[in-house]
Order: sequence, then C-alpha cells, then structure tokens
Amino acid sequence: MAIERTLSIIKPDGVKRNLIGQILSRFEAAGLTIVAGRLQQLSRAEAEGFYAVHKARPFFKDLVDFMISGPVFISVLEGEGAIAKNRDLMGATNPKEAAAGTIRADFAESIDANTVHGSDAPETAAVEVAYFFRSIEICG
Ligand code: IDP
Ligand code: MG
Repeated sequence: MAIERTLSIIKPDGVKRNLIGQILSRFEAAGLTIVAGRLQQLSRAEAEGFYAVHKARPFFKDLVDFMISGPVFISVLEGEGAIAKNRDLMGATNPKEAAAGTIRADFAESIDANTVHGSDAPETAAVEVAYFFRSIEICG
C-alpha cells in the first residue's frame, strides 16, 4: 500500500473537552505520523470554503456554525493507507452507527458534534491538505 497524506480536524467539541492528546495518540498508535498541525479558530468564510461540497445540503448552516463555535486542531497525517486508516479510526459519521472502539463511538455526542473530520479519498485529501497547509509547513 502506498504512503499517503490525509487531513484530520479535531472539531470544536473535541478541543473543548481536552481530547486532542487522546485522539492524536490513537493516530500515532495506529502507525500514522503527524507531519503538520495547528490550532485555529476558523472564520465563517474559511469553514464555508472547506465544506463547499456540502453547500446545498440542509445541514450546511448548522455544520458551519458548529465548526466556528471554537478552535479546531487541524493536522496532516502520513502513513501507509493513511486515508482509509484514519476513516477506520474515526468510525461512521453518525456516532450511533460508529463501530465500538472508534473515535466517534467513544467520544462523539451527535452527528453534528462528531469530534473529527477526515478526508475520504486521495483527491479530496490533496485538496483539503492544500486548503490549510503550504508544502513548506509539512514536515514529512
Ligand atoms: P464525514 O465527516 O463522515 O465525512 P460527511 O457526509 O462528509 O461526513 O459530512 C460532513 C459533516 O457534516 C459530518 O461530519 C457531520 O458533522 C455533518 N453531517 C453529515 N450528515 C449530516 C446530517 O444528516 N445531519 C447533520 N449533520 C450532518
Ligand atoms: Mg466527509
């Protein structure tokens, strides 16, 4: 399997509950390396741009409101099959459907406050990483 990079975001509910360390530990224990990362308070425009693919969905405004409700921790994870591996660690979008032992099953409160974002495919990973990080900010 190829070495990939994927974008991870610990959403405001995770940052507020001091879960950054626990979540990053899960990534590292699974063999993913954090090659870039920072805390950031997103502006409305930045959150809308990031989630532009969901613009027409009924939950778009709630999603953006939630993503700007506090700081997020944005990182780039690198490793073998990093995109799928991160999605496996995250669990299903709706925490009620997330498999036991996943981040969302263990920590998420609702489908809105579901603690983490992760890129879902190589194309979106490339776009999402570049949305938040310049190449010189990634230490891979
Ligand atoms: P993902 O985060 O698992 O990739 P997406 O379908 O890409 O899920 O949706 C992006 C985010 O939008 C989700 O993480 C969730 O916070 C929110 N979302 C998705 N579907 C719904 C919904 O049906 N109601 C409310 N929020 C939703
Ligand atoms: Mg998604």
